[in-house]
Amino acid sequence: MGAAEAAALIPAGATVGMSGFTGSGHPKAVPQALAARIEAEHAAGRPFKVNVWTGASTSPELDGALAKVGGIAQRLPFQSDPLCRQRINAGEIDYVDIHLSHVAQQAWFGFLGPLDVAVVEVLGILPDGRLIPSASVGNNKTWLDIAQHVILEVNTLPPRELEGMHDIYYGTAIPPRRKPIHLEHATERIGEPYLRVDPAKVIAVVPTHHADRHTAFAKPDADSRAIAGHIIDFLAHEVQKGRLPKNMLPLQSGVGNVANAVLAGLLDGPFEELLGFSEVLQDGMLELIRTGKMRAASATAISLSPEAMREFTERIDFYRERIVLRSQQISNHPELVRRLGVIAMNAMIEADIYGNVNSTHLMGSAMMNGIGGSGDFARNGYLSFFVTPSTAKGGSISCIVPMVSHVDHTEHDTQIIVTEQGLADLRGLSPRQRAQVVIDRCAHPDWRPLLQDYFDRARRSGGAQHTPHLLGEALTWHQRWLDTGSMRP
Ligand code: 0RQ
Repeated sequence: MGAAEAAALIPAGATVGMSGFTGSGHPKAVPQALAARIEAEHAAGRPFKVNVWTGASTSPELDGALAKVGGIAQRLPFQSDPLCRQRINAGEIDYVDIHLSHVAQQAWFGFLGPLDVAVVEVLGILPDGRLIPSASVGNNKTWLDIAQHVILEVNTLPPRELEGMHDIYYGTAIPPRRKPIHLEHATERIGEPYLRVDPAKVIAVVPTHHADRHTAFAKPDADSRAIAGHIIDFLAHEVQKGRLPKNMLPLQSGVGNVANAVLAGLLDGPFEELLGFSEVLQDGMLELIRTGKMRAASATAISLSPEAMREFTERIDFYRERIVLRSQQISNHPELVRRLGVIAMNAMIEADIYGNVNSTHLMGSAMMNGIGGSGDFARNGYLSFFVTPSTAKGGSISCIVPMVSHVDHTEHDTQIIVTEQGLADLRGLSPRQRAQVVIDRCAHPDWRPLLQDYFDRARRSGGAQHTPHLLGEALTWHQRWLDTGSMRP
């Protein structure tokens, strides 16, 4: 049926589980038709909102369209749409920011309430009813399992040869019946290539022919290249010390330009036969596979620039042998991240001198995107890097601060902080030792004396000396930026 007819089957107040992960594999037609319907209902004076659950971020056709008409009551998990962000920060959307590996199980345990409708993009439906997944898997398995009704969008635009690239694991159960997940190698297959759905639940099948988001990346700038250089030197040092094998351990890389630049840096690095165990496969990882630097990679979504998408499509048979797409509760699973010894590299907004990291909030209160999978990988990885340029907004903000304005990753979860200035290896250090290393290695020279002054005075303050702080002053940097446009006194 058409998208409008299908959208008419979604009632006001429904909780809708949509496919989609970092701009790929989301439904494109039904959310827009639903937004048009919501707009018409609002114009007629009738309230109409839905709760929207996804895999991760989607696109203007989904988050953007629904946020624009004020149609979202609750949203979870990771999002990055500007209109959606605006509504969240205006207090109009209840945004629930959950670790990506936790979403499926929390829904499954019943912690989030019932799921009324799943709207899932697929590439095709087999005669026996199994579904060919599209460019992302995300939470689709779970949405199809637990939703009362299912709407399928069958997209004929993405390369049909994606068929066979997926590995959908049906072996999980609810505690106390859970079993170990027998995945011992990053790109091992433990499931099946298709999604299952009970045909009795399918209330609509909507044909579409639409491309994914395909955002282009900025060319790595000097800061990103410097950050990548510090990480590669450090990894080489770890190999030399015998703490990492020569071809390293599986790599996870977060979203964004800096993360992409780090992977670009590995192209010229000394490492061969790399493996990826990540959630998103971006341009940087595709390039590593293309050049043979990376043997194979596991992810839950492929999110490429238009140019990289062309390369991927042209040589899809080559890539299908080297890429496995899994459900996000598997791609990000703590058990697997820890067993495989993943090297986690994620971008952040700010870190404090003690190594607490903020990945999500601007000045304590405004949501940027969400925690995504950064916590899944950071807490459980073999090594965990957090990276950022040392300053933001033209130098008016130091990304190294006395105390972070929001904590996503505590000092207990973070190991290595990197800025273009240098790398702070915090493993095995006490808070006081950490602070000095972070100030010396990561802070921008313009801000270093102020941080040193704060730390020195906290040490002399007569207060407790495990994590020396001046509580009355710790967040004044942020307040000053809000008041004056600069953190500088
Ligand atoms: O704002 O766009 O208005 O200029 O924050 O900063 O430098 O463009 O950073 O694109 O690499 O994203 C952490 C947000 C970094 C991302 C974050 C301002 C800065 C700019 C963005 P403008 P950049 P990136 C796996 C891993 C969480 C999820 C995650 C993210 C904007 O990486 O969402 O890790 N991570 N997932 O000006 C105030 C500061 C600031 C600041 C930067 N200290 N204070 N504003 N900005 N530093 C993937 C998934 O989970 C799907």
